[in-house]
Amino acid sequence: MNYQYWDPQIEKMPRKELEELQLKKLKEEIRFALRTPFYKKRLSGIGINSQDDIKTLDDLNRIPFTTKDDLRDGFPYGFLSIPKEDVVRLHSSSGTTGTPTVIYFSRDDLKRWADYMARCIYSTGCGKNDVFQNMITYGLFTGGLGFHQGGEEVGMLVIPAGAGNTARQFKMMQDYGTTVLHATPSFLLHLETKMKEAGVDRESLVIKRAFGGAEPYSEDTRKRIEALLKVDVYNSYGLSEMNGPGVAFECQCKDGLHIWEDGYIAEIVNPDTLEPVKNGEIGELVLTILCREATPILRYRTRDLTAFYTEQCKCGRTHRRLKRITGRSDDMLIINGVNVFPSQIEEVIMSMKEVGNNYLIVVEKDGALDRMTVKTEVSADIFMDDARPLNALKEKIKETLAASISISPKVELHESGSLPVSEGKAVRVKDTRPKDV
Ligand code: DLL
Repeated sequence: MNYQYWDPQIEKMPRKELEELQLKKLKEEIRFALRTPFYKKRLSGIGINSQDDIKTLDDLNRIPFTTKDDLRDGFPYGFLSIPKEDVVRLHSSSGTTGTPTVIYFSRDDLKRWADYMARCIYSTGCGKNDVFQNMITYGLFTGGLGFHQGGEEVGMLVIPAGAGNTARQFKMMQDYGTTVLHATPSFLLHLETKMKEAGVDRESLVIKRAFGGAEPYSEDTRKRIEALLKVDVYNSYGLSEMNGPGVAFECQCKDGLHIWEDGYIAEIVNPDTLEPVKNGEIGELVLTILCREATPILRYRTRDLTAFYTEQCKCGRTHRRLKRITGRSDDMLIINGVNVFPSQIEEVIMSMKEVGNNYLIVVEKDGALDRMTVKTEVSADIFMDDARPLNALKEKIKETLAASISISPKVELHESGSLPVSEGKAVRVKDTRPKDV
């Protein structure tokens, strides 16, 4: 195969040189970190007061892990390392409940992010002649703008289509001759059903490739999308704390996701002991960003479970590959690409006095998409045989949840004391989606 490299010198760099480059960039990142209130305190506490206190990559192990809670505690500016006037953009987690996590970018940070994204996109065989329909949410979520800039960097014609509205999506694919799609895998699967419903003939489309990410999916799901849509599907991994998409991506071999090690230091640890796992074993991915000056983040616990491949990829890239993410070491749910913590739901429903003491969140598959149902008991003084106040309560819960977690679940009300109570730890989530990763 004729492999494409966006930056062959970096992508095929011998490991030793790559590690030297990592050390150089790590020192630079430490310099920025020491300018943030959070890390200044944390690093000086362990005797790191200057970038020169980092001599080898192993010195990273002295630094404690950073967690989502740390980022929340540092809200809004505890992790900012450059003057505010040099910041040109922010992205943040979408939920309106709880404290958001926010990431700031300088102009150079955005350029670097676009370059990593271009590297990802180009490594799948795309180029200037492609028409790229970016069917994912724009806004605070990083998927839209991240891919948008990367697509432009490659020189593709980028259509900022955004998510949803399948009828309009098909029309654009036909009108502009779209060759590449980007969406969550669940939306890609859903597209085929919609295509049939809308009577759109696959022959009228010229799509060749699709990028799918932002949520877990299995190899079988990839194959299914490929067969139904007749496209090549590439897995794309990232998280907002590490810029967003562009952290790891599949190349033309479609066998694991190359993590760009000149931009990120990746470790995999046992989530219980926090000790490194043996090479090739599954554990939690921990990332240190090396390509952002405005918001340095060191040893971030992603909570994503994965493993390194132990051999080098056939494409010749020296950057290691990650296995598909197989799950998380916390309770975060991903519903059609949107991240939701059960605690956010609890916060909303338990703030309503009409709601009783027990609730259950059920997540299941409805065709290709995920469906969430929030079952809650009503308080004991509400009559279950008067439909009007019950319907009003249902609507209120639904609307408040939609405003808070950005998805609109189905709501079911149950009589007080009727939902199952477990003897041990309360079971708040029943996720029946197939775990076939
Ligand atoms: O989902 C960034 C992104 C956008 C990645 C578009 C790929 C494409 P967050 O909203 O912060 O950022 O969610 C990050 O989503 O920690 C994983 O748990 C999950 N995730 C992202 N990509 C994948 C993937 C974006 N390919 C969280 N496979 C991460 C499995 C994924 N899980």
